[in-house]
Amino acid sequence: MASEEDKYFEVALGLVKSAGRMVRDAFDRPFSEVQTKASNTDLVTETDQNVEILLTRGLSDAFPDHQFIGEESAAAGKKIEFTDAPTWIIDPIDGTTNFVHRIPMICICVGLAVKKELRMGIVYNPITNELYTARTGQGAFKNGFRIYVSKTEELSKSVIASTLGIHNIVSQGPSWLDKSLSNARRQVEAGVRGIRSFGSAAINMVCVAQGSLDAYVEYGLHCWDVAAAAVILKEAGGVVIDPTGGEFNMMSRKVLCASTKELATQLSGMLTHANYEPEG
Ligand code: LIP
Repeated sequence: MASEEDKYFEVALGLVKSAGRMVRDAFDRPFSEVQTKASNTDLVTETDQNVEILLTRGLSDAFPDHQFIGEESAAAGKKIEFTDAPTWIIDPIDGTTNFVHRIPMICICVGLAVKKELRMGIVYNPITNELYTARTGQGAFKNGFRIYVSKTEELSKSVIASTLGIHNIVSQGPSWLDKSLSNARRQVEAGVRGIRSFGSAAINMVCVAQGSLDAYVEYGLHCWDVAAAAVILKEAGGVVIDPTGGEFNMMSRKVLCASTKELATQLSGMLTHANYEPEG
């Protein structure tokens, strides 16, 4: 017999696929108008807003007592409230800058937390048609096939995703750039195979989940960037922690993901960290 959570998953998946068609259509059209939010590097398009409306309306019609945390509703002033109620955490387009510049590394992210525990995650790139799904205790999948992290334990065998985090200059001040560059420098000096920056937190995380990347670290994120992909990564056997080495908290605005505990510990130990007020 189908459980309540089976129903949640089925409805969310159907809506994510419809949202994917919306994003794909917009991606194929000529460039349209872009607005900025908190800063010149914080972008929003009509598509981000329409996708969030589609997902939120569809889910609240099906499950009227569920709660929502969404990137664009938060940007429009809705307070982030994280309670024990089933709560959908939505990023309509993760990688909005990529979307605006027509770089095909974008995804729709939908995560669900129940009693504050993440239970399921859907990350869908409608341009490359890569659909990642996971439910707690049931494994992680890409287009229906099981995925697993790499077994890499050494930095010298790792490809790591990170970013300069240009938007952090607003919150952390101009010294952020030095911290960020020296964090990258230490990784290079440790002999990593490569550093990548894909412009979407969730794509970086699912790349660790499928074993293409070995680790990923970023500061200054939001819960909607990481919630869905965190479930996928854990279910693929990966490690998701706070960059300082503590427990992962999706509200803490930072994340470190790795294929193994050994790699996560080494990476965490070599970084200069940034602190944020937790959201929600
Ligand atoms: C973006 C991330 C990106 C990160 C930006 C931003 P958006 O999300 O996924 O990797 O560097 O800070 O949060 O705004 O495109 O949903």
